[in-house]
Amino acid sequence: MTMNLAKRPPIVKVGVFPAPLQAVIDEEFECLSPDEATGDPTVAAGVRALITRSNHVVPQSLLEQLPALAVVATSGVGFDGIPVRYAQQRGIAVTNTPGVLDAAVCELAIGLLLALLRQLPEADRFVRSGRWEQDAFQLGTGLAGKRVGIVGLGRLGRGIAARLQPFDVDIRYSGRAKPDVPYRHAGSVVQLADEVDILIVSCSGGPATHHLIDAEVLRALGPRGFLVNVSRGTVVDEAALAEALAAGRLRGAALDVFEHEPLVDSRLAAMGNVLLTPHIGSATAETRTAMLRLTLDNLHAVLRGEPALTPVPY
Ligand code: 8YV
Repeated sequence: MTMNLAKRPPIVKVGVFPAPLQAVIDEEFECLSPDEATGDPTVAAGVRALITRSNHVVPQSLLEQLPALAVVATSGVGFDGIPVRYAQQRGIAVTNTPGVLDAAVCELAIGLLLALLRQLPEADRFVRSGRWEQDAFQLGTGLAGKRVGIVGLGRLGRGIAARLQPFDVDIRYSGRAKPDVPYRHAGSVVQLADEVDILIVSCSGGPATHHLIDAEVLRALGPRGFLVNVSRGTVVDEAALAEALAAGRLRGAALDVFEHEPLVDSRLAAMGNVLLTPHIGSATAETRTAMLRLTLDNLHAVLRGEPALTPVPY
């Protein structure tokens, strides 16, 4: 889409997009920083839209300085960094990008799990270091026959479960959503952790799930257990996780998200049975392109006075 640069609507941009994606935004909108948008009341009065990414926080104080704001659109499925309640009170539409990133995030969850069980990063380092010339690599463990618990069977949880089925595993889950699925529902996360060998966290972030995976859940998962987190770092008590791993009360963990990104508990970074990736769940070129397209289409729709395409579920 090529638009007349003079007619590009001004929008506030919170967060940084990779250059190729920023170029797409710049074709259609004039991006302002929060300071540029709020420094001059005349400019602020003309800003009706805000764009961000789901791993950024949009402060309510910024929205309060934008009296004409009509829409906040995030590139990502999570909206835990957006003051949605306040936006709703103001009549500001909030949109996210569900669906277009499901395959990428679910594929990463499966990849992290297999890499964790078979210790692939350690195996790679073992060969590169030349240690194979003197020694044999340690045994991992398989996925077939394992009991896998999914915390939160929303879109992502269901997508992960569907991709796990061919691996001959016993799938169970916990969470408020109880869709019509062929998996057993556990009454609580602790009960689920107690029943399974592997716990995969795919629930939404936010106050309702803060530290949902705590020391009690990790104790229930036990010393032969594995944890995979592709949801939000805030869902896991990272200090309790590091302590459980250091004490041998958990066998291993694969984490794509962290409580204080981009900072990571140094104890986790030092452990060989921990796999760490930098929040890359949706980080494929095709997925991020599709996410941004949907984000921009949401902005255009609301600015045209039409309903948002994918409003967040208040
Ligand atoms: C990234 C995510 O934050 O969609 C989400 O909620 O956490 C990830 O997809 C997002 O892709 C950042 O643009």
